[in-house]
Amino acid sequence: MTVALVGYTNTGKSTLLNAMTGADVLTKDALFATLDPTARAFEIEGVPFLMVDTVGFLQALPHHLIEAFKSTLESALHCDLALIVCDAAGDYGMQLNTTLKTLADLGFSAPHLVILNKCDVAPEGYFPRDAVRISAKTGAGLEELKRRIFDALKDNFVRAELFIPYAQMGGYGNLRPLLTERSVKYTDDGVNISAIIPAIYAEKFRRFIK
Ligand SMILES: Nc1nc2c(ncn2[C@@H]2O[C@H](COP(=O)(O)OP(=O)(O)OP(=O)(O)O)[C@@H](O)[C@H]2O)c(=O)[nH]1
Ligand SMILES: [Mg+2]
Repeated sequence: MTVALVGYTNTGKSTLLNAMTGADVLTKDALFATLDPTARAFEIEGVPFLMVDTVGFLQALPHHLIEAFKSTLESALHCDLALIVCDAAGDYGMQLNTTLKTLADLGFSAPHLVILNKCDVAPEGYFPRDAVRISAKTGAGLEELKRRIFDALKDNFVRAELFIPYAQMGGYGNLRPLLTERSVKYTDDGVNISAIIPAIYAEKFRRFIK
């Protein structure tokens, strides 16, 4: 499952990617520090996710630039969840609207969470109720963010205990790339596997589920 970081430029998307995944992506107090999408793996409660960083948006982005960004954003457009990162110390209303409009122009339709970053330097004030308030710099709010990501995506996968008789290992082998194995234990007559299966493929594994 892929979580894409999208939003206005300089709001802290790459800093958040680094904080969530232990990556070492360039972050900079400058416009367009990120020009190519970077993906990193991370886990929440033992479930693997992929986080994709993207180029930042600007207000009134010229159309030809949106076209150019389209390919860069392609990986993000196919995400299961978008995190719209805004700067809580800046004009986050404008940033959010610009991002929503740009995403709409790109034909984006996946669910999203609004993230208000830089809360360590933001003044107290009114913030959108459902937004997740964090500081990618200090780590504040990241546990809550993980809970919200997990919650938003929990219908997309199932955790299952599988038993594969040795005689059926061939059939299982063909399906194996579709799931993530968390633990594998061999017994006399087959293999016990703790797995995380994308919900859309769960049916294919039905005969192996204990
Ligand atoms: N105070 C504070 N600064 C932050 C926080 N997160 C990021 N920054 C700073 O904000 C600046 C921009 O961070 P980036 O992570 O490069 O922002 P970005 O959204 O990836 O920017 P683009 O790639 O240009 O779109 C850097 O100077 C970061 O150190 C935060 O939570 N608090
Ligand atoms: Mg960046």
